[in-house]
Amino acid sequence: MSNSYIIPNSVLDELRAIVGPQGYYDTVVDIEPFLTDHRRLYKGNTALVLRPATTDEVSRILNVCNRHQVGVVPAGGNTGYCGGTAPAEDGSQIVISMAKLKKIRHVDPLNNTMTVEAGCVLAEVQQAAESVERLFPLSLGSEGSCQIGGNLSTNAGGTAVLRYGMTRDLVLGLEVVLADGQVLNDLSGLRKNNTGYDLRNLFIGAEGTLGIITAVTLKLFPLPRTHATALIALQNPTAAVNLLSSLRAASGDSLTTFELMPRIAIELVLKHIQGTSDPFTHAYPWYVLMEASSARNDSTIEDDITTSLATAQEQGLLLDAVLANSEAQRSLLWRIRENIPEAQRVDGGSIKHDISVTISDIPQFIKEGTALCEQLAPEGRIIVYGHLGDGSLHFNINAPAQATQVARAAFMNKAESLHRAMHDLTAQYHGSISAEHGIGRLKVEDLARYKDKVALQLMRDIKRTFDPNGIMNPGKVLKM
Ligand code: FAD
Ligand code: 2HG
Ligand code: ZN
Repeated sequence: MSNSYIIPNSVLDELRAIVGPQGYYDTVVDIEPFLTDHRRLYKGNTALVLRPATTDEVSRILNVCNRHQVGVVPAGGNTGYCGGTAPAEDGSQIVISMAKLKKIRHVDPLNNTMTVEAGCVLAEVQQAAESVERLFPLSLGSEGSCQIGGNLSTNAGGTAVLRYGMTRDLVLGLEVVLADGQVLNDLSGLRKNNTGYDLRNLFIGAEGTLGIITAVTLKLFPLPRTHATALIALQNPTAAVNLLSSLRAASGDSLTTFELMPRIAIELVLKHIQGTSDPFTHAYPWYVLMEASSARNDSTIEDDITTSLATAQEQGLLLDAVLANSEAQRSLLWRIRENIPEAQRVDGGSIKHDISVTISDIPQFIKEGTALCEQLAPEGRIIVYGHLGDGSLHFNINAPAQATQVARAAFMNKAESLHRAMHDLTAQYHGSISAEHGIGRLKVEDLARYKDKVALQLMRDIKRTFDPNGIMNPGKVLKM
């Protein structure tokens, strides 16, 4: 089905007039990048991509769309993993790119806050914080292209959640345009404000289904001055969980990152990503990238971590460790971890699961999940890695190495049965079928299947209250 729904020209003209000639795309070539999501799971159609530059323009656009019941798909950096930015195939929706709303409105180092527009790229937000000697701690492999509005809308996680929390934990205030064009102005920099329901948290993680986030007030933190970064080799995930516990006890809340990686992930990175090399002379079954940091110049963090790792080695918790001794070595270690998704993609792509369970359950979950995947797709290569410090795993199964197109397609056809088996297992562990990537279009059925029924009903009620005409990112997150 393609372009079977025609948005009337009069409505398209009304929308174009709001943003002016520089504020929209309507040619096939310009529109093309907005039709598909990052993972190319879906390809839709649209007649118009609007590029508003102000909150007022977003407000007027939604007012028109709501009156004419035209579906709206917000687009951030388009790095999302669940197909949230792809418009419907029938051409019934327009896309709103947030890329032009990118002012840093206000930085307040005394209050440790900054107010930025939704289209700011995450790396730019981090830099703006750093320019006043503050840290904005959200950190993802996609930070060079994802936008802060997209981060809020997916409630992104990343590699510093262990210390600073998810995106939700970093937000103090929001400006949101509602489906009918009204602007909710809640750009508060207050840390204490008990004046009724927490509306802000409804929009965070809503993936554009309740409104469009146009600006946000973020929390800032002291800028770390010293880091201790280590790549640690281990026998198995049980050792990793025990090591996490002993490092947390020894270093308190200075531990920022604790990322688990299997040998195969390291091998894929070394094979496909330029400028990487194995820091060890031996191959080991499992690895952890860990980082601790301190805002104090005189911190003893490196000595403390060295001592903790030596003790852990004596206790048999780890096999070997490399502590970065320069900024260059630190970034080499990070390069290995951050390039796992790219290395997996280049190596033929994967069937992905983004799950979380309690940290204590991780070793047994990995064992059972591995057995299930080996049974259902013995030809696949299991690559389980991720944010062990948060109980969050990317349980990915890569296509067989150098598979023919036919073999790859046969493997990819197993996606549904693998998803069902892995998500059933996750449910048995009382875990989450989406730890950090959201629901988008990809997991709408899964959400309906695994989420508590009362919670689902409340979510539908909220959706109807905020968006009675169902124009906000239709078909994403919830089956209405
Ligand atoms: P988009 O993909 O553009 O949009 C995501 C959803 O939000 C869509 O539904 C869209 O409609 C909606 N949306 C976007 N902007 C707005 C807005 N202003 N108002 C309302 N709705 C909006 N994710 C993690 O959580 N942790 C990771 O460690 C991580 N690592 C990654 C590494 C790589 C290499 C890649 C490619 C992705 C990674 N991701 C990770 C996934 C992705 O980067 C995050 O989900 C990110 O937050 C998406 O931001 P975006 O601007 O690209 O959003
Ligand atoms: C990461 O942690 C991202 O690197 C991507 O969340 C995970 O590709 C993936 O499955
Ligand atoms: Zn991740």
